[in-house]
Amino acid sequence: MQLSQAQIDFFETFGFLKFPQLMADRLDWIIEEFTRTFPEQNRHDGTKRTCVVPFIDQRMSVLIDDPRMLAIGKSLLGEDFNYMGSDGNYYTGNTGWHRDGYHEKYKHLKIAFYLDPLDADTGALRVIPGSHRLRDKYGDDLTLQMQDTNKTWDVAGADVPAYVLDVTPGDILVFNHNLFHSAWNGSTNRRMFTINMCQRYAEADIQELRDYIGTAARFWIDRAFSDTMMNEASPERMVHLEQVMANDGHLAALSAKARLEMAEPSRG
Ligand SMILES: O=C(O)CCC(=O)C(=O)O
Repeated sequence: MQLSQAQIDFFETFGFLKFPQLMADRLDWIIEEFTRTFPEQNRHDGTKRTCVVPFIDQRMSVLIDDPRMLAIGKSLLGEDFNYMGSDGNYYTGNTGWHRDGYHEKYKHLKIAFYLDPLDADTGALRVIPGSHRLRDKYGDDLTLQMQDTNKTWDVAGADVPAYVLDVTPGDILVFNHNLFHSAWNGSTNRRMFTINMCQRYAEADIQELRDYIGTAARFWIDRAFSDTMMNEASPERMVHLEQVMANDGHLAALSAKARLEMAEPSRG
């Protein structure tokens, strides 16, 4: 599989892409492994989001080798893109408007697998097309405007004009981390997991990558990737792991500190 130039241009312009039924042939396996990855003692009770990090690393590492995931990463980020971890979630209710990052130089993206059919009335992801473009006035102005949409425009979060990404399980959504996104009207049991990727960082900017990797300390993890993900890596997979593996040496100490300061690992 290869992305067309039109798909790449769409992603650059609007900040997202939808691939209907791209992973339909793997759906039964994905749902089974998704369910089994959540530990017994961490069953979702619907009161708040349950989140496991890293996620595909535990039972679905091979997803990172799937030609469809590789095509998305290589087409949008370059042949040597970095795998940047994953999270698995049972969401409860609304997720307010936010960006996942504010990356001015390096492109970061998220691949989202929603495992329930969703539309605008049941918690489908909504995005503000073009809001990932930090260096143009539209994206730049939104940074402040979106802090409180009621105050800015007298408009509630759920009523902000947005593109709704309806999903049928098996569909794949991809979005730039800088893109404003949210979800409204969802149940207390929305299943979803992600794969994150970014462009390879130049050596001159490696501290920025290290700082970003350090933010995973809130999940109380000592390495960015699981042993399985690293030990079973083929040479091809290793291309997408090695820059992060070489730069996560500070994570264990930061996680030790987080364990002292937090009552439980972060839920997102
Ligand atoms: O589906 C949701 O509730 C929000 C997903 C999201 O914000 C994310 O994955 O960054």
